[in-house]
Amino acid sequence: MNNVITTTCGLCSTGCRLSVLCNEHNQYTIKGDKRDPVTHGALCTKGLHAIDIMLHPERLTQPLKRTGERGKGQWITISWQQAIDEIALQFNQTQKTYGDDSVFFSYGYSKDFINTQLLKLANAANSVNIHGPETVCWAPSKYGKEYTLGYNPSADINQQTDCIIFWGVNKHNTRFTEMRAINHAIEHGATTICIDPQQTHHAKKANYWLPLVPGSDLALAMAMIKIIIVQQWYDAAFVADYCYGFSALQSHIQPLDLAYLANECQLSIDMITDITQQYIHAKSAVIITGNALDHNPDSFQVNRAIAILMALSGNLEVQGGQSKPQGKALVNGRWPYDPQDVDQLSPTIRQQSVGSPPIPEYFRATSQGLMDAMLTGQPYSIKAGLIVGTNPMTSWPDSNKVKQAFEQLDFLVVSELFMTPTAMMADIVLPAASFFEYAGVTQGQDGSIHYQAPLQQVGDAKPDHQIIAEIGHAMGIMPVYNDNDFWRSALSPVDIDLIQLKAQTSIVADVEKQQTLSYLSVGFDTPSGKVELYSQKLHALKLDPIPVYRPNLPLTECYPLRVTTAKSRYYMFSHGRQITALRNKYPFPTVKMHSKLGQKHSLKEGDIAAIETAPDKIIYQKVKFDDQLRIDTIVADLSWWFPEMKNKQLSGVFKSNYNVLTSTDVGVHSDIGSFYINGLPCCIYKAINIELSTL
Ligand SMILES: Nc1nc2c(c(=O)[nH]1)N[C@H]1C(S)=C(S)[C@@H](COP(=O)(O)OP(=O)(O)OC[C@H]3O[C@@H](n4cnc5c(=O)[nH]c(N)nc54)[C@H](O)[C@@H]3O)O[C@H]1N2
Ligand SMILES: Nc1nc2c(c(=O)[nH]1)N[C@H]1C(S)=C(S)[C@@H](COP(=O)(O)OP(=O)(O)OC[C@H]3O[C@@H](n4cnc5c(=O)[nH]c(N)nc54)[C@H](O)[C@@H]3O)O[C@H]1N2
Ligand code: SF4
Ligand SMILES: [Mo]
Repeated sequence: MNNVITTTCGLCSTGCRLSVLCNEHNQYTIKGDKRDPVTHGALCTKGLHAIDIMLHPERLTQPLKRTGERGKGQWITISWQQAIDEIALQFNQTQKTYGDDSVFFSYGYSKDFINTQLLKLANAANSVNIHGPETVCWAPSKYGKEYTLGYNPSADINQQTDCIIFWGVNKHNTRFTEMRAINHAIEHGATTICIDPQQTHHAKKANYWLPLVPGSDLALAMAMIKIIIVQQWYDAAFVADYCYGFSALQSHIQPLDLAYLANECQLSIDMITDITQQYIHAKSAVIITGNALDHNPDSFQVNRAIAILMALSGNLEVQGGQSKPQGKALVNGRWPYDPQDVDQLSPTIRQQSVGSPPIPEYFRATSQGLMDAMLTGQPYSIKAGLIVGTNPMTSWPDSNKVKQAFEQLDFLVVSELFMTPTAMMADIVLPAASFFEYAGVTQGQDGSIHYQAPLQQVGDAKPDHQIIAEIGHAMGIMPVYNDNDFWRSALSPVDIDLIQLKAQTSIVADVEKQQTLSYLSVGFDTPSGKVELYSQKLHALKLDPIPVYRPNLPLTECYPLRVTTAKSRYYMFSHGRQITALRNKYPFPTVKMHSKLGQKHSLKEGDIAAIETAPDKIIYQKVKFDDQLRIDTIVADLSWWFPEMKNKQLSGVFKSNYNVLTSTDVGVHSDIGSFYINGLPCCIYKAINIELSTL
């Protein structure tokens, strides 16, 4: 008999609702749930193939213990009891010998309750070394905006939005659910401006496309600020009443040379002036910032400069402009954390996390700090770790260094769905259940919460929140795991339990009216109560109180081109390379370049190019021509590994993976710990005798 199960795709934080049809042979068909108010039943390609992940024959189904050399793929299966007991013993012994902070805990891209559960274990273990990807994900955007405006604004895109700037973002590929409102505003005449080295979907449709030099965004933002101030285009009343430090900003931009800034971006002053005018003179306008602005050491200041533009243009909390986030969550314990979990350790103690950046609100360890501590024992030793739902061999900077650092560890545990290059480096690998395999709660983009119905179990895999609690319990620092209590605590804001949510299926969030001009009564949540064009907090931290543009890494004779990257439509980072349907659609890592650049290096479409950023940092990707790119800019794929290569060279993780090219050097002006990703100086040449594996 056919059975329809309503559940949620957990591959990314969009949280699309699904109707999964299960036939009498236990075969599944995925469809979007038309009742989902956010997606209206649409799904992305990855979501359509989510079942293939759950049922993949290479899924990990039993705890594994390493028997041979690290990375050589020799394992024995062990029981959960043995695995948890050994982990608890090793973590306790490591902490006793080297101190509480010598054990680190690392999570990856948004896994809702799992990441919080890992923070709870780190807290219980009294280790400050909790780690996540946020230094290059959303932290620069969040804190850059919050230091300036007191909050991280959303874009209230509707018919009244006259102008949209897409800045280093590709919603078409990475968050399709937002395209509906964007398209609607465009149909109602919104002018669109796209700031991106690539001619993306947004760029193709835009009134203005600014293909800037990768990594030059702060030069562009400062040029725009200068033009607005010199032309006196800013909202004078708002600036007078609600901005702090305008005269300091005026003095700061006075000596800036527009021609120099424009040249850094390789854009004309006329073009920059035009788009600034479009933005500033629109009745209401939004800037949508993306992940490109979370990369590189100036990420925090780029986001601050953009927040300054939002303020100068008077677009804060106006209809169709930038809105102040509001609304109470219907659920507790989702990433990125409830404050009480962060406050378990004092801010001063948290600053001892390794690589902790100058912005104190970013309390976590950084990947570069962790690796340095593993390799040098400085500022203290990191000897063991628990990695849950992340693949540092592809997502941390300098993949070769990641391997060397993990080799120094006494004990590494990885919880995973698959035998990834990171899992290959572990002492114990734990089989995690995917989101389809357990009952739980999910939240949609509109804040509504839903019952996540399980489809089936796979092997002995367990949900991560349970695994983490079981490790904590065996260490003697967390209570025994109880599924009812776990979800009851998560659902405490609505005061029901999981069974009750199952009966109701969903609780719809109230649609609250956008607040307009709330600052008239409450001001801004900054030290001065105003928008901080000049930041007193940054001054006190001895960081730039007003953004200062500093050029990206310099080009050299050997490395005369710039390489940058973007997320793929077909994959969530490194997931899914083993899924045949996705590999059929996108089989190879691909580097895009201008055909003239290709010809100069004797490269044809389909050839394999070597991309080199240092003599020991070389990757290989298949050439695709894109004549919309600048002649000196190439765009390479990220996160590639080749599961089909099995144990060979850690599944080929050094062959095509972008982070082989990056380094842990964040320069001397990194406020929040982002490493250089965009616009790395590089050279390319035709690779000889290199093959890229295929499924
Ligand atoms: N399909 C898919 N969706 C995803 C993800 C995924 O891996 N796959 N990941 C999720 C996650 S965790 C995140 S953080 C978001 C990220 O989603 P987005 O914010 O959309 O980020 P990216 O795709 O990294 O890059 C966006 C654009 O920045 C451009 N770009 C590259 N370098 C520069 C530069 O120096 N300056 C400027 N201005 N632009 C530049 C790229 O060409 C690209 O078009 O997507 C989420 N959604
Ligand atoms: N050079 C460069 N580096 C980057 C970026 C970039 O643009 N350029 N982007 C950065 C960004 S924005 C982010 S968010 C990070 C992402 O970095 P990661 O989070 O490390 O990326 P993923 O490849 O998604 O790794 C997730 C892993 O979790 C596994 N997994 C999936 N579901 C589950 C589960 O339920 N339980 C467990 N235990 N495992 C699961 C998957 O199989 C996969 O191996 O990378 C960052 N690094
Ligand atoms: S956008 Fe795609 S991957 Fe993300 S939840 Fe929706 S269907 Fe899943
Ligand atoms: Mo991210």
